[in-house]
Amino acid sequence: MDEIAAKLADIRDRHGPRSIASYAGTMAHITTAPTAAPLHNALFDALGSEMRFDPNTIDKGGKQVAQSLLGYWAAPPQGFDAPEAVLLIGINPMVTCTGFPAGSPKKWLLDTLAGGCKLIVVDPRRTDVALHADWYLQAAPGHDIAILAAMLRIVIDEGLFDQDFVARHVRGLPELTAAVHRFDPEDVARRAGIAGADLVSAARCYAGAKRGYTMAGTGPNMAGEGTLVEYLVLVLETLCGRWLRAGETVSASPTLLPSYVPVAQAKSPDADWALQGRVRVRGLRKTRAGMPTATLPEEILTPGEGQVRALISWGGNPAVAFPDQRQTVEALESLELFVQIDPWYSASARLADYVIAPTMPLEAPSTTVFLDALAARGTGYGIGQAYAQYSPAVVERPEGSDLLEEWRFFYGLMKRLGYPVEVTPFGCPSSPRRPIDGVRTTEELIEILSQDSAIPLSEIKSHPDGITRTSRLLEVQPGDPDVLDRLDIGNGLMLAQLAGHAGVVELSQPDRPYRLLCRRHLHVYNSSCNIDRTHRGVPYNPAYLHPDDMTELGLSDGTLIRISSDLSEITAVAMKDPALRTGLVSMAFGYGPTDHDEEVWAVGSSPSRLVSISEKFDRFTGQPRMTNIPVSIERADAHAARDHPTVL
Ligand SMILES: Nc1nc2c(c(=O)[nH]1)N[C@H]1C(S)=C(S)[C@@H](COP(=O)(O)OP(=O)(O)OC[C@H]3O[C@@H](n4cnc5c(=O)[nH]c(N)nc54)[C@H](O)[C@@H]3O)O[C@H]1N2
Ligand SMILES: Nc1nc2c(c(=O)[nH]1)N[C@H]1C(S)=C(S)[C@@H](COP(=O)(O)OP(=O)(O)OC[C@H]3O[C@@H](n4cnc5c(=O)[nH]c(N)nc54)[C@H](O)[C@@H]3O)O[C@H]1N2
Ligand SMILES: [Mo]
Repeated sequence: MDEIAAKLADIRDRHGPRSIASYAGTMAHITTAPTAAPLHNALFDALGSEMRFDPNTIDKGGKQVAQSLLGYWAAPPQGFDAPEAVLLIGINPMVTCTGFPAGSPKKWLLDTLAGGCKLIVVDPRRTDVALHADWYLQAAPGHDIAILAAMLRIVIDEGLFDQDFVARHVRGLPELTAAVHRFDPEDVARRAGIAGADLVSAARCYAGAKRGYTMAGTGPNMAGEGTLVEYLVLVLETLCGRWLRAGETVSASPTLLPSYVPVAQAKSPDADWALQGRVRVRGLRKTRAGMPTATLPEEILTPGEGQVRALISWGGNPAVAFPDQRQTVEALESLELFVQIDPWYSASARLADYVIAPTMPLEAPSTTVFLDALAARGTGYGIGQAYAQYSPAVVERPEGSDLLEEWRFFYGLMKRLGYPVEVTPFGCPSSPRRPIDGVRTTEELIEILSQDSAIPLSEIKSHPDGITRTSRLLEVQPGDPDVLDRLDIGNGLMLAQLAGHAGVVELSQPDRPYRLLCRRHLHVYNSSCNIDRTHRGVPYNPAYLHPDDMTELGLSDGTLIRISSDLSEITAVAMKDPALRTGLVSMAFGYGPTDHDEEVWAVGSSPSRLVSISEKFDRFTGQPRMTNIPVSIERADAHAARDHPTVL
């Protein structure tokens, strides 16, 4: 910490505060949010650097931008509370625990379906969740915008929307009606390779249900126009009146976050999607989704005032997770100071100047405040209940280890840099700062940061197994009839983008006849947990192909193939998957990287190497196309095939 603080001070003085950036990856949010996030924010506030990145803008960043283009409803959506219809687009909750209440997604689904709920799934791969669908639309990738627009047209043409809600709280219906007119359902369905009758009846079923929700996952969000996808989802939700009304209860009321008053009232959009904070490349900027993370390597590599020279990365693995892997690795290697906080010697740790070994989650006390924050994020997140738990450390740290809880690292840097240590609690950016100088234990820190929780921490602590509040839940209050704000379903920016949307994926490129899709595995979490105990002899990520494509390419399970995009190429292990449409190759990320074919069996392959940051990207979040990427496939070496241990 002495050395790192001295280097940070030097870089700050020579290049300015903006030259110091941070990246808070997936595990920074999941494991240490309640304690480390406030300290990290305090350090970067004190430094005066806005250059704080996280994975949201390479995930589903369109959600927050779309919310701000539509406007806000001052109460939550119906979400997980007793849906009669669920529409899932490119998301697989049975494996990923997003889109259904986190916990026991399968049990929740079976219970919900038994109660009469209808399930509609749009995915080019017949996923675990698609097996339970009433309508499974196996659309080709990249058609989600056209499919959503066609559904909107059906809902409007057939008058299936919530007329009263729309009349009182919504504007822009005429503009929307005109914009979706060209998306003829039969035409859209034919191009996407699905039956027109299915699309029409699925739309009728969804809009006909009194309650329900739509969740778009990484699939549609990674296709290059995530903001527009998410805007159309919100428009569908708004037309169907999926927002809680006066007198309804908020089932996922806050527990560890402060309470608030939900009101049945619209707040018109006010162009707040764009925030202070700019990157220097491709005209992109900070939005409500955060800094455009796909630009961080360019920020590091582009000379000029404010060039990023130092990076503190925690709970993330940029070397495998960022698009354009070669450029990312080049950027990380060029930094003056690269600090990686990671319990594993990850691909990023290998490139770092300093690797800090943090405690693992069970080795430190924590709370479930992150679940609360997820619920507040929007439909499809969280556990759908008012739940809270405090857990003490339950595992001893290894004897003689020099593990450091993340918050202590940020605290240590602040002390050494001479900054007063004042923090705002996780999830409460406008809450007053609290001095924590002299705080000794993590328990004390959690006490200070939980002072405004809706349920007092002492009460939560008295339920060691966790507390689920079922009474005294928040009730939605009536709106003020004099407020004339409206949700905007005819946003000019969005409808202009829709007008320019081809309605089809780009004409197939003869030299790149396959499309690379994103997917996830049950037994790993991105690049985390790929260890013997979980992967059970399959440490690599197969490249799944339809059996007909395997035959045509002359492949069998375990053949090594070369997958090439316009940017780069990787070697991967081919495996059949009859659940796919033909013409597709489906691969999880978070594996590799390797430049040596023979290592693929041991570490897997990195699809991030094939993703271009600039060829196609969301103009708001900067998120590049990370699925539906045109690729070509050939046998890597006819002799390289060998017996492989198991099929995943
Ligand atoms: N090609 C392609 N790229 C993608 C995606 C894709 O589908 N395809 N998905 C995108 C998405 S959705 C996301 S969210 C990002 C993810 O991007 P990242 O968050 O950057 O990647 P992860 O692999 O989740 O990184 C987790 C890191 O945390 C470490 N870790 C594990 N446990 C702990 C812990 O307890 N404490 C700390 N401090 N660290 C821990 C792991 O060793 C690992 O290095 O990647 C994106 N990139
Ligand atoms: N077990 C496990 N759980 C996880 C993770 C993990 O690695 N393992 N990762 C976590 C993270 S960081 C995230 S962001 C979430 C992600 O959670 P999900 O979004 O559920 O992720 P996937 O399972 O990859 O599902 C994406 C689906 O989109 C489909 N798809 C691809 N392209 C398209 C397209 O153009 N259109 C449509 N309609 N579908 C398409 C793919 O076939 C795939 O089934 O999961 C989280 N949970
Ligand atoms: Mo993610």
